[in-house]
Amino acid sequence: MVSLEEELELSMTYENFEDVPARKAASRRSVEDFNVPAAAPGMKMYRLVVVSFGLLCILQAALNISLRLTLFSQPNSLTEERDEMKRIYLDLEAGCNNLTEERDDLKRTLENYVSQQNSLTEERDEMKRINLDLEAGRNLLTEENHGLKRTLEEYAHYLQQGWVYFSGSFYRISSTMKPWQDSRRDCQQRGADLMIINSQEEQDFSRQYKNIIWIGLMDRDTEGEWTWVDGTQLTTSFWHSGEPNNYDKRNEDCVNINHHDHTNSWNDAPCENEYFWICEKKM
Ligand code: MMA
Ligand code: CA
Repeated sequence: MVSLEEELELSMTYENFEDVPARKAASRRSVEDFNVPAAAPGMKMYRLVVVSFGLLCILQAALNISLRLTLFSQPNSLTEERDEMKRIYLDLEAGCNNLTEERDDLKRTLENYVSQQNSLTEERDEMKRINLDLEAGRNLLTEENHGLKRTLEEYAHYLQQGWVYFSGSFYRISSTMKPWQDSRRDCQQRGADLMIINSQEEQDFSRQYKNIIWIGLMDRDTEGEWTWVDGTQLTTSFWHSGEPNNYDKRNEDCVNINHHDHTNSWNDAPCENEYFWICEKKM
């Protein structure tokens, strides 16, 4: 219950907050408009308390609802969020595992490539070496080929000039007679030299020509030291019996084939004498 003093005080406080003349006018108007008798100050106070209480109740209810919503919905949303996070985490984990596997695969592939490349590099180097060897071989063959070509051309040349081939050499008998030195010069001008006899077979071959013919043997530099035109000393000789003899104290420093009907056919004779001659071109 509100005491009279309190009611008065409240009313006065209330009136202090409002425009008193305006409120009085409004109060008068509502009385005139609705024809309701003006409420007593106590009644007014009562209404104010009831309205305030009502408002407080509504506020309480709203607070309750919002609290309830917050308290009951929050754990749900947190769980959902946690589950969502869990899913995301699991997805990420799976993705991460996939990436790890992929990385390992790539690592293996890369290692394979590297080892493959290494073996290819080795193979390439081996091929390079083989190639160099083959190139050297080809160069040798090319040189050999050129040499054979030159030889073949030489063979063709000497055959065309009427030379006779025997056991690795071409031979040519002159059609004129000259001293030993001029005979030798003629052979040299044909790319050859006077015949050198190294074997029984060659000796036999030389005897088929029935004229007296100069061969490439002499002792002009040192008497009695018989030397072939290639500078080698005489080892196997085919002197006719009694030769060499510097016949009649003549200076017989050059050698010819004189006795064709004998295996030993050689004779020493003066170099200025003119005879046919035989050239030899070693092939
Ligand atoms: C010739 C001459 C000489 C040779 C004798 C051999 C007469 O001279 O060829 O060199 O030694 O014959 O009888
Ligand atoms: Ca003689």
